[in-house]
Amino acid sequence: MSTLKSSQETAVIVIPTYNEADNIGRMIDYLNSKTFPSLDKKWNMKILVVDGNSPDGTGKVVDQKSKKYSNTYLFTETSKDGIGAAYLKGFKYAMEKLKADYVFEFDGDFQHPPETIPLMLEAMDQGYDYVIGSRKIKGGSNPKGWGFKRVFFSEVGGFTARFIMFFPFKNFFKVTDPTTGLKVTRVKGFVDQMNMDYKSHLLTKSFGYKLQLLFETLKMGAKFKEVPLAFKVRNAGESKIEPKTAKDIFIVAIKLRWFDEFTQKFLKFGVVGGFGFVVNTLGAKIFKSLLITPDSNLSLLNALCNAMAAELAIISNFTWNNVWTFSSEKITKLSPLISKFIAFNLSSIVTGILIPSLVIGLLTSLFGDKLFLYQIIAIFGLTIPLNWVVYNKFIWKKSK
Ligand SMILES: Nc1nc2c(ncn2[C@@H]2O[C@H](COP(=O)(O)OP(=O)(O)O)[C@@H](O)[C@H]2O)c(=O)[nH]1
Ligand SMILES: [Mg+2]
Repeated sequence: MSTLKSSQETAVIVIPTYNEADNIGRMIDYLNSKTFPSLDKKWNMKILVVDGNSPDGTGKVVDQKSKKYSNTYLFTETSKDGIGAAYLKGFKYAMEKLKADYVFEFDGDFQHPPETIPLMLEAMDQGYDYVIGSRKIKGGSNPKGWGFKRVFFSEVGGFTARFIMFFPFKNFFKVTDPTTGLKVTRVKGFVDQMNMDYKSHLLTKSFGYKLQLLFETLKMGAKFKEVPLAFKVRNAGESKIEPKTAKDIFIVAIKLRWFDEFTQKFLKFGVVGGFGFVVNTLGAKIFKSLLITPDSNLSLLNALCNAMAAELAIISNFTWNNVWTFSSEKITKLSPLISKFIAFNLSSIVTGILIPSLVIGLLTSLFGDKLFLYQIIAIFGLTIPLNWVVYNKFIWKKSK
């Protein structure tokens, strides 16, 4: 971003391990002897291994390496708590003890080529906040040794997660590899804003943490980029992926989307709108049954009943949206309540009557008389999205 940075910046490569004794020593040597020396001197590189108290002696290997390399640290968990927990413990340690400006998520089994690290740092230097390795973009790939089944699950699973979490918004198109495990995140403004209490915060103990950290970091507005990741086969040892992982990731994706503030608001907005529709139709019937006399002018009566019921629906929509859908932006003072209610009425006329009626007229002249179809198109294609935008951007605009 700027070329004026004089001081060094610290990047910590966080590597969770469970029974990686055959890999981790070589990985630490490789990073320290090949990867780090190739980097610009401005980067202060550190390695933090978070070991789940592996029975195979992984901790001992790292402990010895940490005596050889002063930038290499071991954090031993009291127990194997899952990879997501290991990362959050590692991030906390990296921020508090190692003064990290950037934290990497990195595997210790040589599946993530260390050669990708310099590319990722370069992107961070250009001002990105969050850079992830993608197997799905040009230059990225799955391991040569993967069979059809593994590739199929990776492709379909990744696309499904993408769809569930982000469709139809921009991150659906931008995030090509949501289940990747290779990432770097800026600490200031992002990792330091994350909830590190893994016990209460993480939706799963296993690999679904990837989706959760991705979702939350993007939600914070991180400037995001993918770099190609040529994912390799494991060097030694065994994968800790369990058969239930795919299902677990699927459930995490659904939970992230469902409990997201935006989704919750949109669902409530939909319920309130549906209720408004009921108030409008039922209300008109009730008014009519109350007002009708043997010598009523029926056309006048119908028009009047519909107008009264429509206003009742508008009042209902405004009230429920105010106290429920947009409860965190609730309008309580009298004078804004009045002005916003007037604005709400006007916008309801524009988005619910004027614009749809014009478009329905236009569609009829272009494609012939299909009123019901055009009404459906107008409600779902115009009134609902327009109302959503007006409510969010104007009536219940988030303060700050
Ligand atoms: N500390 C810790 N590390 C773990 C745990 N589960 C997996 N890991 C490590 O996380 C990294 C990625 O896991 P891996 O089994 O290679 O997953 P795969 O690459 O998707 O097959 C490896 O370095 C594992 O040793 C865990 O529960 N605790
Ligand atoms: Mg691996």
